[in-house]
Amino acid sequence: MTATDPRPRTSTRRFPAGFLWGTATAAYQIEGAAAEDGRTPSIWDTFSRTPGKVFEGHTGDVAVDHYHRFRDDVRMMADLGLSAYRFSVAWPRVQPTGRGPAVQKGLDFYRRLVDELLGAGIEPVVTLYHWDLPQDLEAAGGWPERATAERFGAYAALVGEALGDRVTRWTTLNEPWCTAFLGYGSGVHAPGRTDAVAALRAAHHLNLAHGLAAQALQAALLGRARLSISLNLHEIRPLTASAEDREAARRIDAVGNRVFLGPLLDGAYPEDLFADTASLTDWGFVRDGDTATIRQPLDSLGINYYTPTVVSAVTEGAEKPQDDGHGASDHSPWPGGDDIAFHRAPGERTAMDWAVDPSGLYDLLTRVSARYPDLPLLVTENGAAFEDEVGADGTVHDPDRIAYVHGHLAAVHRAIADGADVRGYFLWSLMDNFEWAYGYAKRFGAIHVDYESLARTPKSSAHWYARVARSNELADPTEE
Ligand code: IFM
Repeated sequence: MTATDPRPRTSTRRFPAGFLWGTATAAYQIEGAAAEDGRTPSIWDTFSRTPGKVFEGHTGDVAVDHYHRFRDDVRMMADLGLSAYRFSVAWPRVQPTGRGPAVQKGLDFYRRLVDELLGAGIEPVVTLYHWDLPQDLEAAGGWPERATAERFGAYAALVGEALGDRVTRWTTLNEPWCTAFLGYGSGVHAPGRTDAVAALRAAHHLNLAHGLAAQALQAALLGRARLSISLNLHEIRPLTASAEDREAARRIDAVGNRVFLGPLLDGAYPEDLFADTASLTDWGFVRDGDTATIRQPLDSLGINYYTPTVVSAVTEGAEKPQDDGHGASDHSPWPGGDDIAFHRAPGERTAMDWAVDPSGLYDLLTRVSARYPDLPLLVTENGAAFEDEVGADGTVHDPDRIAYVHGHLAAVHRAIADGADVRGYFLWSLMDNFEWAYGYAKRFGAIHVDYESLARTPKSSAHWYARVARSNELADPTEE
């Protein structure tokens, strides 16, 4: 057994008492009702209508109609025996222009959803921002502008005041790396800008937004908020042990991970990140006091993991592979990283063409835990897209997804056995949904959605995951 072997060492496959078992979704990916009850366009409404940006012009206009079917969706979660549900609030639904008072109808939707969850014994975990910036705020400059962070603090206060009597677990931002670097760097996500400096500015203002929102939530909840942020930390592996490849890995770690971990948890940006990006910016947009605002006490850190990232230095004459797993673009999402190559990680692949490698999750959890030993961790996203098909008998049999989740849960179990303080796991995703630039072409759900009828059918992975959640034990992947 190697140091990174994800197999649990002990014969028991039990998880710690109180371990949270949940699924996760995001507003734009599931809600639909894009123009109802006062909601105005977000950057994803605009982007999905821009020709060529999203697979076959798919949009979130209807999505899986969760806005109207949330009661049934909560009932399905309850039937699966899940103890938690992570969802996001659509900013343009509760504060359409990103300014001013809240729209009560928008807040009421989330009040009803939370009531339904609590009534079913499911703990709500609310994410304030999962990528749907009000279009008006993008028109005013978007995340590269400081004002957007300040607006986010005010929005957090509105949502905190509305739901704070019912919700204690809060996640400020989901995957700010994607917002900053895919949204403003490579442009494969909304708003589709391709400007490396704007991406770095966005990263800082997202960090600041987190800090301001954390303060606003604690004020609204009188200090009772259990705060978190979900980062898609990259498990970065150098292609070879050469000094050049290890240096490439260090640089991607700086702009992929430590750009957030540094200010959030250490109270400072890493000096090597400043040096790596010095030809682009002097980081003058970071003002005195910002890093103190960003470093707010956290109840847990959310980690989203799907696949490792393999990098090397580009040696002269070598072809530079572009496959970093985030979508093709002529513009890099890695500011200052133009001379770094990305490689296909070994192993079986999902429908996203992402390599299946649970050891990456083990390594990530144990490393972050060793670096920040007092900070509990939650796996706030993990899962896989496969080409699921409905069988003649109406069932959806998805053994590949079960194998994927089983392997990753074994990695979590082993990380816990080796000392990582992991408190929960949220499967991405509850049901098939709008997979951003891939539209509805990629299915991540434990529950199948027929996009014509919008009928929901739990896949065999949902039944398998339900057994894990109910027993608090890792079930055999061959027993559906
Ligand atoms: O669907 C996304 C989610 O919105 C954010 N994390 C990754 C998932 C799969 O790509």
